[in-house]
Amino acid sequence: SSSIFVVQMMLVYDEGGIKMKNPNIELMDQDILYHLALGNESHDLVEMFGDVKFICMGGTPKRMEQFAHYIMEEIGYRLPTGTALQDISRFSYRYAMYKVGPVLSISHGMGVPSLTILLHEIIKLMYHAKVKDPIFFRIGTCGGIGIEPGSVVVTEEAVDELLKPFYEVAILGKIVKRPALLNKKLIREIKALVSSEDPYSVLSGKTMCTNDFYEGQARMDGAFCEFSEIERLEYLERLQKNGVINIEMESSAFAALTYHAGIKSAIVCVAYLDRLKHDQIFHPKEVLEEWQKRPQILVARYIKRYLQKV
Ligand code: R2B
Ligand code: URA
Repeated sequence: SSSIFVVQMMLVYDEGGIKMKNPNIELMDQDILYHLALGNESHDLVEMFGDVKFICMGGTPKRMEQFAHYIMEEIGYRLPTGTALQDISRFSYRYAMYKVGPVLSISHGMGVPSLTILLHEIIKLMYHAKVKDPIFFRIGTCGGIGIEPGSVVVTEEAVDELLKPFYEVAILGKIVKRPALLNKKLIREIKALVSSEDPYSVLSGKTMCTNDFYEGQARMDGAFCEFSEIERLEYLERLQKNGVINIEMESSAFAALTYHAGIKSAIVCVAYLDRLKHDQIFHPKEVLEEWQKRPQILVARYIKRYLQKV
């Protein structure tokens, strides 16, 4: 069995693209990426995705469609004549995926479970497509802690609800802990792209990832609330003292699974409100839509710069 293992590992590492840590994948007759409505037998994944370099993810299908149009403008990409931008995963009715040359723009839904299903399938997609060294970005929204609404946050470190820098998942009845690490160099490079002319601040710090938007983020306006306003503020101030500057619902799993796969990644979010002051997201839709573009602008700068260099 040890020689079978060696052969398996050779198969696994012989692809030249990203390392596939699961040796089972190569031994399967076909791999159906169910939630993407794609598969390695039904589709020529190398032909379809072999030129991908950047995978940009965010919560909503609409925002990711807008990002696809925006990045197309920014990098001056022209779709092949006679084709229009379309949602490649539309038949899944789960996630939306757009491809603009070397950029994939994909919605991940809300929360860790929705994100991790997508990440498993996208990491396998990159493997089947033989993509080399892809870079993953999450461009999202969040609640800020002690920061001006509309500010952009580049995550330095993702922590869980207990402030631990791990993503914990139960596998075969046991908790498996994976470090929620992001690429330090990529973070530095992104921060270096901030311009003094940007009419908003771009900050960095720890991001707390929760599994609930209401009680899990110390909100008093959910269907339930069993703590006081004093306890709420004490908690949020404790987060602040520990270096947390924003709260959202995917960062720890995003950091941990990309790190585990050996993929460089970064998280850039815009803060919709200051949680020290409010629970409800009260700014008008038009304002929020304008703010949503801010993380996209920063990530687009990175992609543009990268493509100019190669
Ligand atoms: C930010 O916004 C969503 C909740 O409103 C969630 O997906 C997140 O991380
Ligand atoms: N997303 C979150 O998870 N929390 C907020 O407060 C805002 C957006």
